[in-house]
Amino acid sequence: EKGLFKKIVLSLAGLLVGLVIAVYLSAQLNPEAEAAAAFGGKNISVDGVPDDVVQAALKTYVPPGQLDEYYMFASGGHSGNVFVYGVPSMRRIRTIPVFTPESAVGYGWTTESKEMLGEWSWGDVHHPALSETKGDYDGRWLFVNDNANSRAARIDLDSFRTSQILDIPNIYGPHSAVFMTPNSEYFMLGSRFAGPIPYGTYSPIENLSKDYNCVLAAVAIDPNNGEMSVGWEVLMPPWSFDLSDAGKLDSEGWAFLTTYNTEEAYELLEVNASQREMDYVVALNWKMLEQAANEGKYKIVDGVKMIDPLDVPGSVYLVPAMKSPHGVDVTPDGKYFIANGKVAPVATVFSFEKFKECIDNKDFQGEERGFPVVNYEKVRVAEVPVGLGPLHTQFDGNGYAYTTLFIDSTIAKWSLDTFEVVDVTPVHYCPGHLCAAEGDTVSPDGKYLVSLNKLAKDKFLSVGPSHPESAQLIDLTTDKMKILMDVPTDPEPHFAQMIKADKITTWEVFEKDPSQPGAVYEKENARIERDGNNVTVYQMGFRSRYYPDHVEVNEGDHVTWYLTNTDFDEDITHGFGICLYDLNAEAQPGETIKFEFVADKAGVYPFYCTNFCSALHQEMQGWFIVKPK
Ligand code: CUK
Ligand code: CUA
Repeated sequence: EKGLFKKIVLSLAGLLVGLVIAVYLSAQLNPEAEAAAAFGGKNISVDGVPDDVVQAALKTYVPPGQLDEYYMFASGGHSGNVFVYGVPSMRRIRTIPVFTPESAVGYGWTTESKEMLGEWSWGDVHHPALSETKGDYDGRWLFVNDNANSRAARIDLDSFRTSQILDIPNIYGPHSAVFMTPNSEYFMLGSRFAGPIPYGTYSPIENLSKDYNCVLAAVAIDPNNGEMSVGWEVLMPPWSFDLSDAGKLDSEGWAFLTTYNTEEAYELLEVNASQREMDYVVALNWKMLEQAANEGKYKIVDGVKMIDPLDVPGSVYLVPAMKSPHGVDVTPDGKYFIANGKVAPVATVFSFEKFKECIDNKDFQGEERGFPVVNYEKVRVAEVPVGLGPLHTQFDGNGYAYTTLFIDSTIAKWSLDTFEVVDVTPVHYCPGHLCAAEGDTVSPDGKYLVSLNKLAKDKFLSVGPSHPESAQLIDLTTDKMKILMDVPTDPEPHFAQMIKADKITTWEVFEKDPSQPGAVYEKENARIERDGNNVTVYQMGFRSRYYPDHVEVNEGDHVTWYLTNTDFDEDITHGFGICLYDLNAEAQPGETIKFEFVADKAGVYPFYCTNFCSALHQEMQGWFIVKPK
């Protein structure tokens, strides 16, 4: 009897497990129908929890053992970092330090990263731009701008590390840097602040119109290794470039930049830079300018080829756009460019074809500073009444555009066919940019949209007077946009880009490379060498010790220290911190790192592995001994 009872219990348990698995699998196989999948077609619901909440949970929950579908790279604003999220779970997977030291990974302590950071200790990342092939993200590199200290950086997506930082001359606040040309020929950046060039030039503010300039910098990208160099620059009026986007398909070869302060005000900008009804979208033929650079039509300013576009007729046109526009975005087919009014309640849609017609027919309504102003009425095809405070627009793959409304705290969905608003969703609160899955490419995925909100207010547990920013994941698979979840973010994502996860292939370990300076792969080769006051340490580390594990030098020695992590095993990272010497670094699996310092304090200083790496991680330690003079 006991045996029979056991059998019944077991088979009942088996049935139950089977049922749960079946429900789960059917949800996986058919995410649209997950809610009604089982239990006789009834909706899965939890007592007291509304059905739409259950649905949202099912759409965002990534169970253990499964991975997110997209990476989202969000700029970290004045943190100087890039934040990496998984979508749809919205889990923050990693922070990539770019313009700011990060002790957790030794960024800013190793010789290489110290050299990259140079004299600056912060940066302001606004706009990430993924590399593209034929207008589609190719998963190789991510480029970002530094609005504060005029730099561009490249992150390699095989290691998720910053591998180059480039100083860009002649450009104050390269804010307007959203864009990448369709085959990653250039990462382009436009100045936000007018200033006399080159850096360090004096001219009183009253001379702004005469002596100050904004500049567009074309940073050339080596197609083989992503190496950046300043290709050429274009000298522009002191008009504050705001945002930009590259033409694609029909409009490939062109770039579009919004301007504010065409008033050329230098006081009380809040009022004085919004005097004119119209500012401009500057349309610029970069292929023509590239050719001019190749033909020697430039002056050298601070080591850079500076093109005066008035010497290259036909390379720059002005398209009137409503009052201090902010974002400008090119539609996936390249047929339209859209300027967001900021202080006008419309998104203005311009036709590239009409723009070309105006140029061909010389249909201009005037000129300013020598640049032809194309006929607004002809080029503009629609003013979409999206709402108050339009800032940025993204696209799905079904012919819809999505525009953030900062003042209304909403996102408007509108048709690229009828130019009518078809749906509006509130977001919380005050959205800046938004990011759709592959939303800047020639073939957006739709599916997910993330609203990057400037204010969170009551959305999270209070952390004092300043609250976190917030990101909201929105479902685009249904007719109506639906908010699925809220996550807090650190300050301050401006823009983000979302790429299909399978487009990125990361390294598992750093490959063994005996030709690499300082690399030590056998403990027999670990050593300390002295040459006068210069001491070089060739150290290796693996679970769970360092060779050598004590290093003695003399006070005042210049120490060069190499550390190779010989655990060729995914995720087995060793750290290296020296107590009371203000130093920490990290060697990832297979990697050799280098750091240098002066042993300016005598005494005994323990060093230890700062990444928990094995059960005997605490034993991974040693002593740095400095003999007094
Ligand atoms: S900007 Cu921040 S919301 Cu710097 Cu792209 Cu528009
Ligand atoms: Cu190596 Cu802990």
